[in-house]
Amino acid sequence: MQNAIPCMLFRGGTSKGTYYLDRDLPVDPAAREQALLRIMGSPDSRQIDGVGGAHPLTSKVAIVKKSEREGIDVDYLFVQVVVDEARTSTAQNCGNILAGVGPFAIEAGLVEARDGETLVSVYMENTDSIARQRIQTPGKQVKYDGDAAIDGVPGTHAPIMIEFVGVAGSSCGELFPTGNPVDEIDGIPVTMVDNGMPVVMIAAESLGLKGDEDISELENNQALKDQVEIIRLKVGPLMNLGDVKDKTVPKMTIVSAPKNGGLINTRSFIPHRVHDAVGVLAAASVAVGVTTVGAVGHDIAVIPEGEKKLCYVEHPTGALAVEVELSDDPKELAPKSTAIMRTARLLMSGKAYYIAE
Ligand code: NQM
Repeated sequence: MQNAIPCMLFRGGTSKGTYYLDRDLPVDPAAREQALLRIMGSPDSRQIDGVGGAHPLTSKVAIVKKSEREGIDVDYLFVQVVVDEARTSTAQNCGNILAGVGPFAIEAGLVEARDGETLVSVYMENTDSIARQRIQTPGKQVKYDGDAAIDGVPGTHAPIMIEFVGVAGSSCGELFPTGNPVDEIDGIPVTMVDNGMPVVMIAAESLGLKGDEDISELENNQALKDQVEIIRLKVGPLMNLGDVKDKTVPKMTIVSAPKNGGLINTRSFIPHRVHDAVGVLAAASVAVGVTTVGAVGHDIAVIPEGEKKLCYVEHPTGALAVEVELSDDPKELAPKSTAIMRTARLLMSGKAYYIAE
């Protein structure tokens, strides 16, 4: 006997995941986790018996409900389904899966679309912070086709503008959780920064790298992966994240001089596989991190002039643009606002089936 749960599959930015209404999932936490794992096909490195794509970027979940918060339309909980372990985690947020939340909320009837454009304000439960999305809805229908391109996704789609509110320090308590723009771990200078995603920036040269290595080269370098993981486990408590052994944060980001006219070049361990691009909120953390005097990467970054900076964070498949508006108060390091553009697409809508224990 199979269980069936209403579900939509969306590409959100450069990630893909299953989207559920909170009320459609089992209430019991163990039964809920089992449903999310089984539908995705975890634990299995190929996720062959589920809809997951055998990579952390395609093994993601959004759980959405109507919000009871003043001025907020929906609450969004992000869940990472671990591919090859029977484990899920809510210890991180995801700005890519977030891109599909507004369209999902409209498709699922939680938010009424306006004719033209619909603003959806989202409370992000994982990080107790807010995102405001601008969705194109001509004729009160979500428009998915359009002219906007994001690196890492073929073709063009309708743009979704997303502005983040209150993301600085949302997981670690402070933008720079140690109070310093740079610290040393095992003799290696690192910057621990959280502008929406806990990120550790390490200069490529400190690890004996150039910074433009391709993904498979980094993933096949076991000595490098071991070194990065040792640093990650040490910085977890310093970033107020506790023991991070079983967590998907912080993201370990190797920075090097920009190659294509951007702010900085990156390669991100998320934290064990290497990202095909870079996370949205991770890019927001990197952008604010490297604009800070003294931080790792500040001396090699090409920082745009002005208080409102359009920063292109380069990654293996292109660049992710983050607009950062700095504070008027030079002593205040947290930015006034952070915004990005994404696209998302509804891929499938129906019921997801799984066999419960
Ligand atoms: O940083 C992957 C993604 C992400 C996270 C990851 C993200 C973000 O690209 O906001 O989007 O770092 O696990 O989906």
